[in-house]
Amino acid sequence: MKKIRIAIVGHRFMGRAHSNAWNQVTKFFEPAAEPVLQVACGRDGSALAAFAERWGWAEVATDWREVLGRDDIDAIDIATPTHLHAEMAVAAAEAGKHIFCEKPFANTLAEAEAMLASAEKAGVVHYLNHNYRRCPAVLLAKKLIDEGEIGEVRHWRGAYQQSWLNDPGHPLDWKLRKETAAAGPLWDLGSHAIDLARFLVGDFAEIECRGKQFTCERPLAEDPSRMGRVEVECAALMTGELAGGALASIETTRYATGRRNRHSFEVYGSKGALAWDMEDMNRLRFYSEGDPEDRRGFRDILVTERCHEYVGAWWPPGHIIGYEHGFVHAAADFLDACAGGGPVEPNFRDGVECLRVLEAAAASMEGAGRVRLPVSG
Ligand code: SOE
Repeated sequence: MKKIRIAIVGHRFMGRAHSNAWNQVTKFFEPAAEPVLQVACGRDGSALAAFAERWGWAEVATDWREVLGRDDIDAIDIATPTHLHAEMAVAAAEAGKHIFCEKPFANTLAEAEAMLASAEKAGVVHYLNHNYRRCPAVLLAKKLIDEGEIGEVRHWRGAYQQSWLNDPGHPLDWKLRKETAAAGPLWDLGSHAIDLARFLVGDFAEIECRGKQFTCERPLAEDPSRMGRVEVECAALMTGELAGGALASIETTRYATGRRNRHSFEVYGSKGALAWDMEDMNRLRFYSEGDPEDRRGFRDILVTERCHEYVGAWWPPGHIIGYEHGFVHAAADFLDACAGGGPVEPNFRDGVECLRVLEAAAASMEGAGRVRLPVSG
């Protein structure tokens, strides 16, 4: 069995979610290559050592650049804050390493294009972890849309609602600074919502976006006795038109009281409609005009049958899966790609298209009004 020796950079939330996926993937799937958890890279020595011990990383290192120079490393797993992605991905590509990169892809379109160019020039596998594409219910929605079951798409309504900033005491951390996060929920959550819209109903042709700040100052992470200015929006509302002509809206917020991690969409077509909600992620709601009139209504499909993508690798029908399973699905597909199975999606090309929309939305938030987008070929 081919082995892919991985170095991960980042050991917090995404470091844990990715490590779980690398540990689980060969227990439930038969990827064409086996992951080797070789090196965990980071700055915080004791926390890093504990992370490596818990998740089974063979070594720790504080210099990811040095690790990229090693011949016994085949891939890098970038699980760091966004502002570090470009430097790491470009260096990894130049070192000939495959790349598994967390979202948001980058903080600027220029960074995104450099990352894509370097990965394509190096001929390495590049994957961008918009994990929600690998939720079985989302994949069923894509199947139904692609098969024409809802007809011509007229409306896309996307939302990614969280509420963790309702706490005024939450410190001014990296997600609230432009330099490290580029923007607020528009980037962090909107990158997911834009990717899902692109995956299911295509590119954006024109967008307009407004942002709102509810809390302008927060305690400094490094010194809670002092306050600092919040540099990014607390919530954003993006509207626009898809290349196919549908009207679209995407709402992102960290102040949707009671919504803890609610990524959702509704899509309405000439023959039917679909709705999905991460808070009930195994279910897909489907309405078909083709149903007999006396029983027409939104069906509530529990997407846990063996015929549904990825589900057969887990449990019998009805035994639902969770947030972490999409990461395992991505790990399996990434390993197959690294073993020569061809490109894996979404990849850095999708990342560039997502950044194109994000930068247009940021410009609109700052006064550019409606922004037209080039539709990718
Ligand atoms: C934001 O809080 C966040 O961690 C996102 O960054 C992740 O991508 C999402 O899956 C969960 O919420």
